[in-house]
Amino acid sequence: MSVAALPKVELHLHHEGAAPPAFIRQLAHEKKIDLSRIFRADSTYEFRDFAHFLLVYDAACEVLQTPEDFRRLTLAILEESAANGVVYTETFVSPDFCGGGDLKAWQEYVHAIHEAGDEAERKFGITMRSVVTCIRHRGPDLARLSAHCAAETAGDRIVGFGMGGNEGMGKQGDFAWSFDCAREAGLRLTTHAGEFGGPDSVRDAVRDLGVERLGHGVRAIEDADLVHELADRGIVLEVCPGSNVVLGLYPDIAAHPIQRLREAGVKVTVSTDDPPFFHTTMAREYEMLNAAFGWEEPDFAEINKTALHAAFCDEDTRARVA
Ligand code: ES4
Ligand code: ZN
Repeated sequence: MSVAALPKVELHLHHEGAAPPAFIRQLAHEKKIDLSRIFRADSTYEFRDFAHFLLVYDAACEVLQTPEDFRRLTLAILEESAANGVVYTETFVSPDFCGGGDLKAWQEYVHAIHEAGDEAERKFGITMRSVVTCIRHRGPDLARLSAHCAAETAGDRIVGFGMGGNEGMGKQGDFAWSFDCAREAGLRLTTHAGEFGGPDSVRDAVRDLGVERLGHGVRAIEDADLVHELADRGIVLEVCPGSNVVLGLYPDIAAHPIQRLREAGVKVTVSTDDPPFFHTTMAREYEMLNAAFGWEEPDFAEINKTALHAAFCDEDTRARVA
């Protein structure tokens, strides 16, 4: 069996960033929003670097305006994930795109997203849980609003809190209040670290935010002591190899540190990040890892076991998916 067909657990998927380009174009057409500046003729996204990616991302999100838009979005992304063999996915949802931090509005978006999640589970056999994310470059004050929204909707669907955005802005510790608030509400924690930031950013994330998973985390490889520490503590990395290559961290998958991190005993998992932006899918990630490192079915079985164990869902859900 080709590795592309294996069942998969994905822990790092940005809800809006997973939208099929045809879906975004359709909504733009319906709402008469001109998005020609962000698309190439072949419907792929056009961006130069990470900062520009974030701008294009925000532009694409302009068409996502109502809870109904997010209901349709959720169905579209889960259909796509299921077609790639994903059986369990955690998506990052952000109050910034869902009501701007207003709690009442947020609750309506959450309701629509999870209604669609239930429908997708029935139709496509995929289970979704959500990690509420604040956006680092929008600053600690907006992050507090996101944490408050997350805390108020914490439960069996909203299972975690995290942070995305530009890792170059501010420090992880500037957001400690928000992570403390989320933890007190029973949410599990992850943050983007060690993608554009180096080993210090990873250390800060573990020490100042108390996260148990890291979005990316791959640049920990630049510090051998840190690699040991991550392995000792059992910190799980949400590794997105294709994303890292497209954004220029590594020239190709063969140069990616996922294999070395795994060999050093760090718990690694595999995700896509923002699949259409990075010209990838979960099936493609598996194929690339198979081609670069010879990973076969037992390797992916181990990766998926790690991912399911690190998933933020409750035990009943974990047992049902396994
Ligand atoms: C991200 Cl805020 C955000 N959205 C989508 N992808 C991302 N990667 C890092 N931050
Ligand atoms: Zn990400």
